[in-house]
Amino acid sequence: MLRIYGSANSRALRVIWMAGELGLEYQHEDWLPRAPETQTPAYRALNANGRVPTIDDDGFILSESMAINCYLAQKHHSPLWPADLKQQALVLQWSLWETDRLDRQIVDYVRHTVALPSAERKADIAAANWKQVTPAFDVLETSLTASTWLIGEAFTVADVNVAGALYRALSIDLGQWPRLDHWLQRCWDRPAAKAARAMREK
Ligand SMILES: N[C@@H](CCC(=O)N[C@@H](CS)C(=O)NCC(=O)O)C(=O)O
Repeated sequence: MLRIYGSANSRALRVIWMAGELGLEYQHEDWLPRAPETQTPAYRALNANGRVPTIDDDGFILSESMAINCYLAQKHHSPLWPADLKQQALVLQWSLWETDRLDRQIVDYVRHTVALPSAERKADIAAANWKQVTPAFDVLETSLTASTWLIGEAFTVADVNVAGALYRALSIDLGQWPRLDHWLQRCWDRPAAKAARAMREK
């Protein structure tokens, strides 16, 4: 049995989305980041970072949301994991790119503009992160000029991983990046994405 550790209100959101795409049943440890359960020796033995998400797939322990989604799609022979080696490499390229260019930056931008209580928001942190987010949005906009989905004409793990990480961008005005905007809406319109989002916004 698959067990997913981590609340939809964390980076586990993209793993919950993937589990939905694959139609997987799972046990859910609905823990928020830094919840006491994540600080126990038992959880640290699964994830030495004490972070979420982690999965336990019949005893196989894996952390890192992007790696988890690649693993689950491959294990279940999903068409979301392309058959072609070069397309597989592009899934990894986009997943690693997002982790480097956007994952933390977009969270910190949204935290310091709307998510934190106003007394805790820092305009300089918001501005510094926005300066990194906008060129990354430009990269996505350009790439989506060439194809319907991130790596071609089929929806893949690359789209789940990048759009999943861009949950926060759903609340940003993306008028300047119309293709990115349209792609993000199409990704989040998928039934599995809507179900994961409903778990986060309940
Ligand atoms: N690169 C990791 C990041 C995991 C991560 O930072 N998770 C956050 C929640 S979204 C967390 O558990 N934070 C707790 C902490 O920073 O101590 C992934 O994508 O899985």
